Amino acid sequence: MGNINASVDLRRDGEIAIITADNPPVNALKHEVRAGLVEALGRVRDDAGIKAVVIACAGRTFFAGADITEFGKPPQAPGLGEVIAAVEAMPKPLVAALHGTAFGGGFELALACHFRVAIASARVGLPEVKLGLLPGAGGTQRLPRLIGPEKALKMIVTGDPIEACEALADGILDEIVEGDLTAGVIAFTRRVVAEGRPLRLVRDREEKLVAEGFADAAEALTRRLRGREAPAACVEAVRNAITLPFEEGLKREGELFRKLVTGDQSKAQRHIFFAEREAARVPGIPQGTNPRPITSGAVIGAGTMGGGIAMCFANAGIPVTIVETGRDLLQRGLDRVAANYRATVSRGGLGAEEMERRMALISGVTELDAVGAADVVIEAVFEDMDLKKRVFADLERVAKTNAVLATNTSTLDVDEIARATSRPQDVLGMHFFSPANVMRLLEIVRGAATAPDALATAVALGRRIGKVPVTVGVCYGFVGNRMLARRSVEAERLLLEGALPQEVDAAVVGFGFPMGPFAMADMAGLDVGWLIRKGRGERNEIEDALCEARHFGQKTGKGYFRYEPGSRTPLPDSEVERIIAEAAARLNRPRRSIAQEEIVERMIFPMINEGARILEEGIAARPGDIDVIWVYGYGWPVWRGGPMYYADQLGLAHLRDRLSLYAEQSGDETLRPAALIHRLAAEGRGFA
Ligand code: T1G
Ligand code: NAD
Repeated sequence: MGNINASVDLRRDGEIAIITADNPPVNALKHEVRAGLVEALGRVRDDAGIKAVVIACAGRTFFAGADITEFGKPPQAPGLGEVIAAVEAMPKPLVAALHGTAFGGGFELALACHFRVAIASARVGLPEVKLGLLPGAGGTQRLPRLIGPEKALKMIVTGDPIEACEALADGILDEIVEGDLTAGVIAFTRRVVAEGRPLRLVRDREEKLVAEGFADAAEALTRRLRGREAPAACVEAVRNAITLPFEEGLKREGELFRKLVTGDQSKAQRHIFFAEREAARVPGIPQGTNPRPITSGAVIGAGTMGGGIAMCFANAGIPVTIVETGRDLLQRGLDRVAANYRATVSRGGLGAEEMERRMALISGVTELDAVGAADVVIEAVFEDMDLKKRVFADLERVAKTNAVLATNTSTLDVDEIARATSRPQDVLGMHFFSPANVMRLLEIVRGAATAPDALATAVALGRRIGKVPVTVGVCYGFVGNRMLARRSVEAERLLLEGALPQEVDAAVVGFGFPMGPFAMADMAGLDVGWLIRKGRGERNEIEDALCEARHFGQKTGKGYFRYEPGSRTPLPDSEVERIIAEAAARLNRPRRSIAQEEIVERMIFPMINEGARILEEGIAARPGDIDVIWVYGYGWPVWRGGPMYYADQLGLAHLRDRLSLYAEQSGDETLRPAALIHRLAAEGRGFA
């Protein structure tokens, strides 16, 4: 008994052997862990004194899956398949003890055991599809045998975990133990031995393998996953569980896995997995900087954004006060929050009791003084600099010392807002995306005077409320909106040169975005930008002409597209085509038909070019940060890894040449390749 190797320990508790893995932080099933498990299983199998075996993990979680950092490297034996074969070959009861997040290969290993016991807070799941993969260690064959193909398919195609109580109800778990897991699982295992319970492997269970409802479930689950390879492979593998013998299905699962793991989509999605975690490490925050404690929050303004932001706090169990200028506006904001929660409850996404609990955490006031106890205050009032400066000057007076003061501005200068106070070290931007309770991206804007611990506090809070925080510098539009502005300029240029809104949107959707630029503009409302341009004396030839013809978008049933009453489906509109042609004639622009490839290039490349400038200026610390911003905030298809990753796949020399061509053709100097692109292309390197 004792240490098998640095990651696996074997000890006895009477006739029970306990194999414990310890590979912080998440017990990924790296090579050494696998080798240790096979060795330990061999030893206990042959030890007559051992009547049963428990597999458990030290630290914060049971195995959270295969070691993703090993993918793409030469495989090292034993593989996970061999570990699982050793598990299934165990002639004595083998019990998995689950806590934390038993995910991927870890859950698959547990499914190969005779019994599974967990603590109530444990979660089980097969999230491989989120890495562009499918479960590759038998999960697509064993899980359907345990819970039926339809439920298994949902877990595998969504990649979403389930709680222990649901897993128990589904028959995945045999028991949930109170208190100490190890003591509970040993007691359970002793009962199994004492009662001489039959050892039935999941692989031998066929009774739940019914095809009924499978095809409809598959269609419903994959309908919105256009362009992705992994979901289709998941469906094929689970269908095989119904139609093929176990070993055949397993073999086919392995073939599908090997194809995906070497494919471009999974590489891109793995890039985003690590880039997301890297983004939380903010350069310039000294090691050991502790975030300030956050026990309560406040939000100024209960409009579109304020309400959603308050919900983020309540969803994370943090009490929040929302401030409005008057009772009516406050009540309107609170009613919108309540309606939002009720909609989620009616979709089955939240229990009514849980809704009440969250609503109870949100209190509304009309006096700013009420935010005096808040550890963080987020301002979300109108996008007006003078108003925001007044609010921050007032906040300075009422907010407690050490409170973090954040603005949700989408474009304004955070440093100028900070200078409206005498505590700029506490001021930063927390730029949420609409709807704030849904969109996962959070751009954290570091001001010139922002203190490292204030920044660390915002990043930690961002993760706590379920967001993906990315820290950026101060500039107009920060990272996302600044790059998006480049696309908008080129989109209008394409229309003037002969493309139609439906052609541009089809090209962008074909690339993988959920929506094209013109349908997006119609959803946001064309009049918002029109009023801002008029205020600045600026003109957008086509969009202003549309607004002058009351084409404000969905809100008026016509924008770049027309909408049937009650429908959000964008339909081509000949009147728009006439307005565009007239605008082109006014600007003396010759028109031509434009190929889809060119449209895609002109929608994407100028944004990447702006991304390069953002890196040059240090507004973003890493190209991966830009990728994470676009995937989580702007609908960039995750299986293309983000704009900067995509550029590296294309090759920067190609990008440079195409941008130079478009700069020549349009005379637009901003399309000239950024210096960084020139340098990296010349050196044959990429952004990464
Ligand atoms: N492999 C390698 N490193 C991993 C890892 C993994 N599976 N999971 C996490 N890490 C690293 C992560 O990069 C970070 O590192 C640190 O651990 C903490 O993670 C055959 C093939 C478990 C819910 O997809 O979802 O099994 O940044 O910050 O918020 O079918 O990590 O500190 O250097 O995310 O508490 C399937 C992926 C693999 C689970 C914990 N498993 N991980 O979240 O911590 S494929 C997954 C997660 C597979 C089989 C297939 C989360 C978590 P660093 P963290 P967290
Ligand atoms: P909104 O007009 O829907 O809401 C603003 C609210 O602030 C209104 O209800 C108003 O009554 C309230 N308000 C104004 N002055 C106030 C004061 N002194 N004290 C308390 N409340 C006050 O606007 P919105 O869309 O929620 O935008 C708010 C901020 O968030 C803006 O800075 C905007 O740029 C930014 N933002 C908006 C979006 C978006 O998609 N709407 C996305 C990201 C960021």
